[in-house]
Amino acid sequence: MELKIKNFMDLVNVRSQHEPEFLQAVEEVAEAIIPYIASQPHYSGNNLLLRMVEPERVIIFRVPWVDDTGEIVVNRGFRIEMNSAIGPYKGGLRFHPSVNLSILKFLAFEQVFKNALTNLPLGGGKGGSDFDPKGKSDDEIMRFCQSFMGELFRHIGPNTDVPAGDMGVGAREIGYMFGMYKKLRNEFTGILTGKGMSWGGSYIRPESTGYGTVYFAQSMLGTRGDTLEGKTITISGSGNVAQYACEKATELGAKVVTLSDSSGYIYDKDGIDEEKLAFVMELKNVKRGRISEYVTAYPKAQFFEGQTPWSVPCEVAMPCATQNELNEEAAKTLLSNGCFVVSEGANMPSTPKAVEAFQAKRILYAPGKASNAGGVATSGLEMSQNSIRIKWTREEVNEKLKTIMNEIHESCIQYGKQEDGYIDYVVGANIAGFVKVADAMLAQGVV
Ligand code: NDP
Ligand code: 2IT
Repeated sequence: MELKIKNFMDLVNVRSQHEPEFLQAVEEVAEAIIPYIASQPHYSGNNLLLRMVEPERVIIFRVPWVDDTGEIVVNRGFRIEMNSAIGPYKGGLRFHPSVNLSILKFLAFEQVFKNALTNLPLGGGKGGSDFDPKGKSDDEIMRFCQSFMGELFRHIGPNTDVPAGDMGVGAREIGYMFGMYKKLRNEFTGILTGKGMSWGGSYIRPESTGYGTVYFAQSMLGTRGDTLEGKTITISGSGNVAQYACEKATELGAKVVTLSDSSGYIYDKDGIDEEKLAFVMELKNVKRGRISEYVTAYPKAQFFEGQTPWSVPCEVAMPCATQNELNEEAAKTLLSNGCFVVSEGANMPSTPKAVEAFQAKRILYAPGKASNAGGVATSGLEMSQNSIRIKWTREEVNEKLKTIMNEIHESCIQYGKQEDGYIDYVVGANIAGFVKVADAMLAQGVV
């Protein structure tokens, strides 16, 4: 089996040797899926995984725009249309200077499995730009978004490809892009999710990724007759996912003691309660400030420059910032401090060695494609509401989100329960996602 996996990875390497994040994501899936395919004769011999690692289409385009000083700036735009076997391409847009083909292909590949796990008719895609929103004026953001959509509009549509937000893309950017699409097409359709509440958005979509990550942690704890109540939680990031993970965890009786950004982390041993979180939301979403400013408002908290929060003792960790932010050393520190639940809000935040360390210790570890699927699931619910021109209440959407997260958890158990009773959520999520996409691909022929 090891040889089969190695041979497969050698093949993928030929075309993608300069794409480390993509190779990392593919290898994790291959390790789970290749043994599974070998045990399922109807999947063997169809080169399904080989077809899945090749995007159906990659679009790369120039994004020229004029900054506030009148200078012309050129960024690169991408959309990876990875797999449409079970629905229109669906996945976020990331605006961050680190964005490149490798990062977007890894994200698009993960998205295919994640979207299949939601049980909604959503294919997988991802896109974005190496544009850095930090320090840009609102006008610059608007001009960039308009230029970006000036090309992207040709490739998307409510039944073709429906982007959403990701790092650096929130309500403001979705608004500017939606406006430009509408102008270019003269059409008001649900071509983006994460829209504002008065123009086609869904209740709970802003909250859904963070809430879903917490619901998933709660389900994992449930397998051991435990709950989040009274638990100490470390969270990384202070953006969309981190904020709402903090909100829901606090509401369920846990104490969140850290948040971070790319400059460092804050530790508040008394817990980041509702009032302090409101301060963070204003700071990050409106003033667009840095998390270090938290300690000015709350001097009992500490700021640790250039560090990640994983050395802080906790029972539950929720990495909600970015890929590979939690390495083997951090994993070992978390474990030695008694952490026994890791629910990933970000995509692939734990390195392969970190995952190995968690699983070796048999802790409750959920990969992002399972635990952060609440965001795209609620995007799927937004698409449904747009199609039937209706708006469900907050309570209705939240109930549906809870049901979907619970079903994902059940699917992970179905495919991931080991002989000793340990639930391998990585194996479970990968196989459960694979089965749906593979069945559709088999039915649709070699296309
Ligand atoms: P935001 O842009 O709202 O927030 C990102 C946060 O991560 C910021 O606090 C940012 O800090 C921090 N961050 C970025 N890079 C680093 C780094 N190298 N080291 C430490 N911190 C860093 O993005 P989201 O909250 O939307 O996304 C966070 C993660 O969740 C991503 O992995 C994303 O793919 C994933 N995700 C998002 C979903 C969504 O619906 N939004 C759905 C599912 C997954 P700074 O301000 O300094 O850059
Ligand atoms: O990584 C993700 O799942 C997202 N950024 C959300 C995608 C979506 O289409 O809502």
